[in-house]
Amino acid sequence: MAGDSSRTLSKGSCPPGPVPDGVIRLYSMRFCPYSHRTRLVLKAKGIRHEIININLKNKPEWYYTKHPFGQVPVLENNQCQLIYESVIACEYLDDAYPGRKLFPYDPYERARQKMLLELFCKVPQLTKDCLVALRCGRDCTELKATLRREFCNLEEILEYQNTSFFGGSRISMVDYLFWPWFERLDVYGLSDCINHTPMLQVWMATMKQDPTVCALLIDKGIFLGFLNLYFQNNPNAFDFGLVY
Ligand SMILES: N[C@@H](CCC(=O)N[C@@H](CS)C(=O)NCC(=O)O)C(=O)O
Repeated sequence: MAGDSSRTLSKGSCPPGPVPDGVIRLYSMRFCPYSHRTRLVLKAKGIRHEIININLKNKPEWYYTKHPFGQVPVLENNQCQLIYESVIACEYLDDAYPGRKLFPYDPYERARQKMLLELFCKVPQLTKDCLVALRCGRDCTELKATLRREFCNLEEILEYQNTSFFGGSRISMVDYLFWPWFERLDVYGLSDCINHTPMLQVWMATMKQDPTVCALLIDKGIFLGFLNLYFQNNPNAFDFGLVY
């Protein structure tokens, strides 16, 4: 099974050949939280895959044939089918591959997980806005207060359910779909946004014990190195920390 240590492909690169038999291909970027979702699902289900990392500041021309706006993640199977949008890609993997089911079979429980995803939907953009404001030296008091309110809503869910995970007593799809933004709070400088949400803190500590989450944890120093280059607009940011 391929790791996630390949250098990015940039403008001028040749398009990759057909997807080999028996594997699914993921177009990704090592620091992208949406791609992280897909990698968590690939790992949790033990799906054989290969990863092609894309330089998002200098995208290969051919990449627009894989995604109309050139975003990651995208899955490609050996029937040349392309699946994008991280939640859709994760659900596709869960449905198309055998093994541990991450979304519940029960229609109500599955609907409930999707409702939770709707409740979560402001978090990705808010964390990004906070990160940009902090990195650009702008005041982000208001943004952080808004993010804290979103976290309070999630805290209330955990309190009401009184379960270890958002989907119940076991880790499931919704936890993996939320996780990438929580893993990034520390490197983004936003850890204080969960100071008043103790159940979320416990959930995070429990998530860090999951073998799938553990296997994909990103080294903090490497992540910070990436962010430094990214905010200098350096196109080498996406390959930061790779050993050549
Ligand atoms: N809604 C999409 C968002 C994906 C997304 O924004 N990916 C970012 C990287 S983290 C990207 O591809 N950015 C490059 C661009 O938008 O040009 C999903 O859930 O997959």
